Amino acid sequence: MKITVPILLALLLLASCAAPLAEQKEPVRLTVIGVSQVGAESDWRVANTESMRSTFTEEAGYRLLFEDARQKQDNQISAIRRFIQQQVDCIVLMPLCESGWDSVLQEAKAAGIPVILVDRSVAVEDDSLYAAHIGSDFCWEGQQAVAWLDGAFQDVEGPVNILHIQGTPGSSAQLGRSAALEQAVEDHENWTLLAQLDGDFTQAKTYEVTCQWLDGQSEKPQLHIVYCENDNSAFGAIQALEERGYTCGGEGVRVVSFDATRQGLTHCLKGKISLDVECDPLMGPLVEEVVQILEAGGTPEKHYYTQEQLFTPEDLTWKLIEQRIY
Ligand code: GZL
Ligand code: ZN
Repeated sequence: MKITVPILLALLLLASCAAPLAEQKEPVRLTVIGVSQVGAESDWRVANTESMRSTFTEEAGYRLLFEDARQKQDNQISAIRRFIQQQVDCIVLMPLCESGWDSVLQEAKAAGIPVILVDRSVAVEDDSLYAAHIGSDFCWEGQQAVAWLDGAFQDVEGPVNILHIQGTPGSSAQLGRSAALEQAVEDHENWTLLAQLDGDFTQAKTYEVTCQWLDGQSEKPQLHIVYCENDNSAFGAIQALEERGYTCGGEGVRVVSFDATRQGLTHCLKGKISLDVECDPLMGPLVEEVVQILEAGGTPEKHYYTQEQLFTPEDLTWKLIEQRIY
């Protein structure tokens, strides 16, 4: 029989299909993770999302269902309900605020789907409604900031006037960071909270409310401290202050901030932010560890806290900032 090209191709094709059964791989079952993220309100949040996306990849054996709630709790609750309908293996929730989660977490529990809380936490009666919480200790962060301020103003007898830019109302980060400052104001008779404004952790909102407040004062307020509950708020406050002739940093207004993003640390190196308290967003790998414990039928710890540090201009170099991941 004359072997022509078509016959040769047909023989090759046949041979490849007849590969031994062992070589024909079973399709790998991916672990389905439903993630409900707060939004994209800050540099910190963008880094947090990137950490999740780069951890839960198909190559690593996951199918990631990612939903951005655009800063609305209702959107998070409907996303969780969709994940339950889709019978995901695990739900990861970055809760916008602490209250209002009992019923939807009860639904996830009834469906036998574990919920891992990431970043902020929830205030629920029954902590069996979530398998684990991975995040920062926001009270600790606030206490570090006010301890630094205590040292910076310990020799000041006269008034210490403070403008407080708060984060998203009712979020763990806002509650913890605000509580520390409010306690410190109570402990220092010469410290005065001139105003507490809701900057919602965004640069735009903070710029808007700071301009409004400054322009609404009968005379230019004397400011010693502007306490901003994240870097993006600090950027907005600094812009509003400098436009009105304030000097931020050095012997001028002490701006305190949280997150220690690359841009925040750049402002700090330049002296505009006097203290930046780190808040680590890169929690993807830790979340994966908890997912793997759950997948193996184990019981994870209830709380995992990230380790964080403080930065002042003296601690920083361009090299250090360039080496940071977010
Ligand atoms: C803190 C996180 C806060 C960040 C903000 O862990 O919840 O939300 O400090 C972010 O940048 O918007
Ligand atoms: Zn003191």
